[in-house]
Amino acid sequence: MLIQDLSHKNIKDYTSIYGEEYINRIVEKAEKLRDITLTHVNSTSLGGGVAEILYSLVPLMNSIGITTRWEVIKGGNEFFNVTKKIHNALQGAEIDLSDEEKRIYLENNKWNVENELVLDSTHIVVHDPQPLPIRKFAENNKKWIWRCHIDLSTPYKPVWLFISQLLRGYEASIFHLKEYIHPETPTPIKYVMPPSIDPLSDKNKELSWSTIEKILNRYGIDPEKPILLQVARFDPWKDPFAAIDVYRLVKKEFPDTQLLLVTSMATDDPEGWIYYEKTLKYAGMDEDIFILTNLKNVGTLEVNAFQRAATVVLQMSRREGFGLAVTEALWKRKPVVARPRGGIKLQVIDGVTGHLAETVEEAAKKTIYLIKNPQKRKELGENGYKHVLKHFTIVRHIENYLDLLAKIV
Ligand code: UPG
Repeated sequence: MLIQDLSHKNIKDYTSIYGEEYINRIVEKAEKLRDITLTHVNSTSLGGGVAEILYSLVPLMNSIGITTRWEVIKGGNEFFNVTKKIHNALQGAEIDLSDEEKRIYLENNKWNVENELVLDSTHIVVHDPQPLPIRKFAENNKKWIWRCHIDLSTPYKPVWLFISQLLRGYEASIFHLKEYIHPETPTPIKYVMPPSIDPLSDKNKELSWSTIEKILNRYGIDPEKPILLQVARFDPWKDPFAAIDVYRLVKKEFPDTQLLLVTSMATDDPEGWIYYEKTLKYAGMDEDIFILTNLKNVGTLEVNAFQRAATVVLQMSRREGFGLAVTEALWKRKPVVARPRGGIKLQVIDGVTGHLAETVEEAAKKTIYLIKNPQKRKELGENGYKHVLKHFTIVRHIENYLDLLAKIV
């Protein structure tokens, strides 16, 4: 399915943030690659970090003259149950795939190539394991790139071997961190490229305090009381239970603390519903825990407002490819308390942009310290903003893509 409802974006609009010289450099690099056309393929346009990136990346690539499209594969519950198993196994869970599950996975991708996807570009970027096998069933006269978004530091070997075989025929693979590159990765090019946020998107643009207040009022959140926030899909790896545990310890010291758990139900994540129910049960009858989802009309603007209203942002993930929810919080000058996992370690620099905490108790201690110290929050927040500006914004991401494409040409 071709995603068409993309907003118009122009790289020149980013001049005020990055300066004319840098933007011109990007435009010049793109001019040399005008013969390239690109199609991104992933498995959902709703919810999650990959869709978040493509909504900005695709229109911005078009604005620099590289014709870029975005296609989403289709699949039923049966297919997405298998792909979620693959996702979990690649992040380290010991889950085996049966022959029948492998068949469902491959057949659905074959069906998409034959019936659904238009793959007429010179280069195809395939995101994550869900659509990885399309290469096997499509024409070969293209350059194929696989972009992995998950934490591949300790994959379950049998599933990784199955996936790595499907990578044969791909020209390049892209990982967020060097430590995710495995010796069995068969692509000639292995590229490290962290993801990014778009400073001008509705998710990240500046909001007036009156807009933020209006949104908080709508959900019954008190801006005068401490607000802890975790933005994450409901998924065992994101560990919303740990965020609740941290909040409960903080509440002993600051009884009026509120916790916002913001989540959206991605269409390619059937496990989300199960975990949603579990989290509701775990939260119990506590009226200071707010479970805020797209089912309650929480959209990008609302997420932006919650992030801007937060006193401290938590990210208690047990595995995290990168963690754009962290990037977004740092961009909004919020200190982040997080477990030192995957890409979080590139973002939360202990004592500089936030605090790393292995256990719930440590995380609660750091959070209490930050609630007590507004000056420290301000200092860490300012550092976090500068850190994101330097390393993790969309224009830098585009430049990385251009450099990679130049290698592949
Ligand atoms: N989000 C919403 N609404 C919600 C909840 C989340 O808009 O109610 C957004 C959130 O603001 C963020 C995105 O969804 O933009 C979530 O991204 P991320 O925190 O990165 O997590 P994943 O969805 O799990 O994304 C995968 C990887 C992650 C990596 C990302 C991009 O798990 O580690 O950063 O892909 O490569």
